[in-house]
This record gives sequence, structure tokens and C-alpha cells, in this order.
Amino acid sequence: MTFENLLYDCSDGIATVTVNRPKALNALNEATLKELLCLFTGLKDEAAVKVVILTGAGEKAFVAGADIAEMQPIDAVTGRQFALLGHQLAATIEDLPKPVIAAVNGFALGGGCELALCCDIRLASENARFGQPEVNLGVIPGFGGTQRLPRLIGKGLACELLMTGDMINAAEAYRIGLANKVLPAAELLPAAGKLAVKIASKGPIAVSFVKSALRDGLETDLTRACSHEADLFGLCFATADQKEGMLAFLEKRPAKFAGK
Ligand code: DAK
Repeated sequence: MTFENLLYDCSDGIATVTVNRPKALNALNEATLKELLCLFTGLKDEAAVKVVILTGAGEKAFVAGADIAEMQPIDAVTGRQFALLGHQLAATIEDLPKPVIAAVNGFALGGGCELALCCDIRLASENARFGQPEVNLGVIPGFGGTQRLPRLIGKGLACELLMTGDMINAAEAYRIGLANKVLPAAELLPAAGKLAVKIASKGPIAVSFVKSALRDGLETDLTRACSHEADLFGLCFATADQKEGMLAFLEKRPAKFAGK
């Protein structure tokens, strides 16, 4: 796959997607959003890919936000279309039946923070900075930040970040649960790769059900969410992976999952 603003690599079941506009700190213009949407849509049916790592090119930024130069002159109708494109991308990442790990290697601001928020796991380098600085620009987050941030870190902390536009460092992001782990910059991608390999060794259907149970369950009441979990748990017993996983345990050997 070749793109103008993205790099793509896949080996041993791990796909790495790199937003590649380092001169603009990987800011998301419309073309990049469309490429991300196209790529993540295609990954759904890419059987060779088990886990995806999303990162930014260069040493300074994951994604420094939506492209301000491109956004500055737009009108309300175009603004809405731009926001809808961002929402479509976020939903595609969240609905992808495979885990997506954000390797946040620098600034994750505005739309960049929102992009990281729709990934399943966020690892951060020590130089990572997170923030929703939209209020500094006279706008609000347009790619779901006002919704996903409070769901992850709680309403009070989210309010503070969203209303002040302040940036926080990686240690603070870890403290409030925005980052799962903080690593020296040179260790970020190897750590993301190691984590991806570990998850890729598990039953892929079970992993995708975990993602589905979390995604759908957290958006509904506990009774319905547990019922959804029970359905997915039951469905596991229709898979060859369940038979193999449990047989392998009984035979004291590693399981060989076929994803069936
Ligand atoms: N867009 C475009 N260019 C950007 C950019 C961005 N978000 N961030 C950085 N750049 C560019 C800079 O303009 C500069 O370009 P040149 O001048 O070299 O041509 C280059 O990247 C390097 O940046 P700096 O020279 O500024 O680098 P520094 O290290 O001094 O500062 C910084 C790094 C990240 C602190 C600073 O660049 C900065 O504050 N950047 C803007 C961060 C920001 O405000 N991000 C949020 C963007 S707003 C919506 C949908 C979505 C959104 C809103 C509404 N709807 C339609 C409703 C989303 C909004 C956002 O994401």
C-alpha cells in the first residue's frame, strides 16, 4: 500500500501505520484523514494483520492536531464535513476487530490527542505531550475529544484540559490514565512491537471479542453490557480457537490459534 501522507509496514502480523507529515508535525489535513480512513477500512479484511501500531514520523510529534492552515478559512458546512470525516475515522478505528496501539512519540494535540483516544492502548515516549488546545483557537474539539476524554480520565480532569487548552507531559498523562506506560523515546516502538506480538499470539477472535465487549458495553447499562458479554462468551465456544486453547492447556503445550 502506498500513500502520500502515510507510511505502512506489515511484518509477522503486526502492521505499523505512520502519519508522515513531519514538517507540519504530522498535522491532519483532509488528505491525510482520507488516507487513514481508507487504510483502516482496508485493514478490517486484511487477514495477515493481527495488531496495528499507529505512530507519527520524526522525533517531535505523534500528531499536532488538525491542520490549522487548512482549517482557518473554511466555512461552517465544510467544518461540519471535516468533523464528520474525523468521526468516521474514529469509529472505523474503534470498530476494527483488531487491537490498535498508539505509540505516542511527541505532541498529541487536538485532533492528534483525539486520534490517540480512539486507539485501544496508548504508550507514550518521555517527550510526549498531550492536550486539547482547541479553545486557544476559538473552537472546540471536533473529532470526539469532548466525549472520549471524559470517558477515559473522568469528567473533572477532562473539563480542565478541554477548558484551559493546557498541555500535559507524559508522566502526568500516565498518572491520570491517558497513557498506559511511558518509555524512553528509543524504546517506544520496540515496546509497542513487543506488546503487539504478545497480543497477536492470543486467540484473535477472543481478542476481537474483548474489544467489542469493551466498546459496546461501556456505552450501555451494566445489565445489557453483561448480557452482551455473555453472548460473546457463548460464541467463543463455536470457535476452533476455544477447543484448541483449552486442549492445549490440558495437554500442557502452547496453543496454536488459527483464528477460526
Ligand atoms: N496544523 C498545521 N501546522 C502545524 C500544526 C497544526 N496543527 N502544528 C504545527 N504545525 C507546523 C507549524 O506551523 C510549523 O510550520 P512552519 O512554520 O515550519 O512551516 C511546523 O509545524 C513546526 O511547528 P512549530 O515551529 O510551531 O514547532 P514548535 O516546536 O515551536 O511548537 C507546537 C510545537 C506543537 C507546540 C506548536 O506547533 C503548536 O502549538 N501547534 C499547534 C497545536 C494545536 O493547536 N493543535 C490543535 C489543532 S486544532 C473540527 C474538527 C477538528 C478539530 C477542530 C474542529 N471541526 C471541523 C468542528 C480539531 C482541531 C485541532 O486539532
